[in-house]
Amino acid sequence: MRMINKALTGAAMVASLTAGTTMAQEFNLAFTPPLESHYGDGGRAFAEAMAELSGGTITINLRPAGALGGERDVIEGLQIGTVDLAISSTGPIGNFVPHIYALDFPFLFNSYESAHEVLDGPIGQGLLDEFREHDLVGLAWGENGFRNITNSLRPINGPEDLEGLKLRTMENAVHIAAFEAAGANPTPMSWTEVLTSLAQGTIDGQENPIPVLVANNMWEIQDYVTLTQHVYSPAVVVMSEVRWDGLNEEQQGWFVEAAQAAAAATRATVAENEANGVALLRENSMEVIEEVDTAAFAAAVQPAYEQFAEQMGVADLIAQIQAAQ
Ligand code: EAX
Repeated sequence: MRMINKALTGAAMVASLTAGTTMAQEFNLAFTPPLESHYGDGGRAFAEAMAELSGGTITINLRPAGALGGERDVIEGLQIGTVDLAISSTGPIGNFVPHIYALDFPFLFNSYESAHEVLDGPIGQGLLDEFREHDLVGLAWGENGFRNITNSLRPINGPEDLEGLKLRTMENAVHIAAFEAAGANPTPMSWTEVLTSLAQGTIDGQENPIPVLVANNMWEIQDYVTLTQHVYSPAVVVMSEVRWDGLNEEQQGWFVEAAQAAAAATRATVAENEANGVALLRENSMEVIEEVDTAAFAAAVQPAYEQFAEQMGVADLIAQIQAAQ
């Protein structure tokens, strides 16, 4: 009898200690750029907002620079619950949430402003909602930026200069097809392998927004950049549905609010990098080709539209995005 009393007393003690208080919880937040980057600023904003909103009961641990793997690995980790949160480009996400492929079509978005208008409106919210069908929770639209081509073989002045270039792309079928159509030799690869592959010369070039070039001191391993701005690359703030389902409604609201703070912080840093980044690339001896025949590049990659818009079921969505700008 004494044993039962002891056990009940212990249980009563634990109950009284935790009643009315929320147990402290920790969540990891993964991204591939370094901590000092647009995604790192987003991660810090998320962590600071959450500390405030949760009264310090929820801690966000940042995992920068591919610490939890490349973006594709991280999305898989979110689906099984080994990764809790991520800030990720949409590049590989079409493999998991098919309609997201629409966002990475070349020359689809006209400007940062019109991209924000689309993503912050019904089209963007509808796409975030679709993550739930794939064990993911799309919390907010942050930003990676408009992508540009770097390489160390030759200045890329027109699409004809892409001929035979071994160009790393994200693991995105549309990007692979687009650069194949333009005459390059695309190699899909996780970001975590890119810097080493460039340094070793197994690839000639890659394509990424100015913020990624600046955050990775790209001038140390690439000689030329051409400001093609060929794809607008969103960065989604995304959560594991496994972890989301363990939260109460109030806590879920905190995660949405913190994600919106993160998204705004990525956009602010992208705007700053876009304003100052080109000068920085030049100061570090990169040759910057700014005069770009956008129409020629758009024509060169157009076959990817014909090949994939219908096949991926995103032709209507692309038309909606074009009409909304
Ligand atoms: O999300 O893989 C890429 O090129 C991405 O732009 C990068 O990881 C940032």
